[in-house]
Amino acid sequence: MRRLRSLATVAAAGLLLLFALPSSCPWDSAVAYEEVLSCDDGDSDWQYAQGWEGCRHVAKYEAPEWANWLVGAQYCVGYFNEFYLIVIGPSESSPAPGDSVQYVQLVPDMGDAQSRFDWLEVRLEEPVQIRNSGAFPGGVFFVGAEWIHYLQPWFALDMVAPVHGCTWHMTPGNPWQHYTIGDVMIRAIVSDTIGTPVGGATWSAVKALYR
Ligand SMILES: [Ca+2]
Repeated sequence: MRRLRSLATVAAAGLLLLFALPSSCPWDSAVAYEEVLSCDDGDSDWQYAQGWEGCRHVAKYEAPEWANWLVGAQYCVGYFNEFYLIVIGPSESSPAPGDSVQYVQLVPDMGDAQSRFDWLEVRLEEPVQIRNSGAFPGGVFFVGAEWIHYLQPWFALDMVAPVHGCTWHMTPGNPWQHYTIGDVMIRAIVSDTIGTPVGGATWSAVKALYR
């Protein structure tokens, strides 16, 4: 009888454990859901942002609740040359980007100069945890570029209303300035987990999350 009772206890405990397990299977956790966040409408309007060594242009985004990682960025570029992909957290005292760069990655020259405004997708070598409340309070982050070369590359601007005002830029030695006449066409690829992306860009949803 005691044996039966202990068997029943084990079975009940097993049942409880079964219900306590997360609903997704462990092997599902290697599959990442991704979305592309955007503050532009997709047309470059043949306007562009340029800079010189040390200049920065970034787009401000707020991570959706489900998103934990920044895994890539998309740039609408013309007259391509190498540049630094940069990720910055918000300033403590203003809506501007903060001073310290949280992540930097060289985007190498692709060889043949790219003279048209085409989308370039860059995957981060190390995904950035945008739920890090110290670096990115409220899931707010800025992703963009720092120029290495004079006036190359160009980044397309969306100048047609609505303008979401997501863009900030700076020149070396000067404070950040809010760009209000257009949105730089730099997008953020966010993911719920780190793993093999499902669908990649085909799952992308253009969202103007930051206004
Ligand atoms: Ca627009």
